[in-house]
Amino acid sequence: MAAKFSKKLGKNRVIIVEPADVHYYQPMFTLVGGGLKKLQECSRPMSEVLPDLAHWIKDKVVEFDPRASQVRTKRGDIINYDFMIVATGLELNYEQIPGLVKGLELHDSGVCSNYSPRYTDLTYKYLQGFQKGNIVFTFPKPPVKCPGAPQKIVYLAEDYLQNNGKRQYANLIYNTALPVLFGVKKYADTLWKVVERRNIEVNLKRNLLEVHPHKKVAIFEDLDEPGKTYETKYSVLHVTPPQSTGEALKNNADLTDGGGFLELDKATLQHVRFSNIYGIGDCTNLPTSKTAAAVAAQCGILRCNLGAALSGNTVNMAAYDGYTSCPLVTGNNKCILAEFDYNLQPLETFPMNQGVESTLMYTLKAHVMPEIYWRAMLNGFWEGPSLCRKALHLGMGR
Ligand code: UQ1
Repeated sequence: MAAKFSKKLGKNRVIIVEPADVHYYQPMFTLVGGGLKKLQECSRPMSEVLPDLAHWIKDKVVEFDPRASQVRTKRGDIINYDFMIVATGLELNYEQIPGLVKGLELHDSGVCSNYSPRYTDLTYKYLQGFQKGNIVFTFPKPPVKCPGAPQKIVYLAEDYLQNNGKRQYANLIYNTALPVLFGVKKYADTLWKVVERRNIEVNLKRNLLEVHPHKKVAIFEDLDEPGKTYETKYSVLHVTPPQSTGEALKNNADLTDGGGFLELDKATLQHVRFSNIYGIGDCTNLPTSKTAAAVAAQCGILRCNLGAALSGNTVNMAAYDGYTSCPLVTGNNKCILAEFDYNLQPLETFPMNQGVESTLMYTLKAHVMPEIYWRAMLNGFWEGPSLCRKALHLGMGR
């Protein structure tokens, strides 16, 4: 968004407040955990990806004051704005599960997590070192960014074990706090067949409570039966951590809904109480799955709506349909490309049934999307596949 608007407004008219030194392409973390990509391929120095025309303040927002149109940074600076886009994402709360951080940090504990670049390499390391026993995968209570990722690694692990002659020594167990395997029926139907065919145990509404790294035991609760817990021995435990927005946003009642998310109009992406504030991505309360593909589609809506507001025009705002996409990698070279909208209705780009495993979709996910991201999206040129979809459907359909 900074690239788009600094081209429109000119040098240093867009300010980016961003504390990190490194920018990560998080959609690739799953493939790193599965041994199909290297962690170095997922990152670039922040200085190389931010647009030259924008002014980068390398600091963190610690307080929003939307009534004064100001933010305060960690170093104590006050920054005034005419318009603001909030894009602070989600934080990973590993420390909320007792024993988890100890497990992740302990040598040879078998505890790993694709969600943080600090721990992603552990996943493949422990798969390579696996000899026998349970391999347990978790999905916490929402919110979760990329809600497909916790199960993609189950499939990649299964694939790895098959290809390395170790499958018969492993019990694969996927424990999810959700009541479903996937929220869109069409793709859930395929995924249930995949887990059945590949002998993966799925337990719904089962939430990780504690990890005992020295005993290699994880404690789960049954969300349907409060108080009932399960102790599961593991050789490898892949954890998706609980997540939330950061402190500055979570604690700001003016900006957020009850859950700590930036409260936006779900069509226009404008804040419901402050007309000069917009939002994008994982920190928002938009009722769709939190993915990079959703962010790409939201970019197009913000370009129109914030662009119009900058020219003093607020009629005929563009409306976001909730488009999101989840490339469900089911093995090396196999992927189901789920694409859907706010109503959980499939909204597929390609004129073929995307509810089946496909090599072409794997190529798109593993090799094409990273190029689109680094070259086009970060320079303001990728707003999701809606134009491709319309062209490929020759103007028919949605
Ligand atoms: C997409 O737009 C996107 O955003 C950059 C992704 O993130 C990495 C994706 O994984 C996908 C699948 C899309 C959608 C793109 C097409 C061509 C269907």
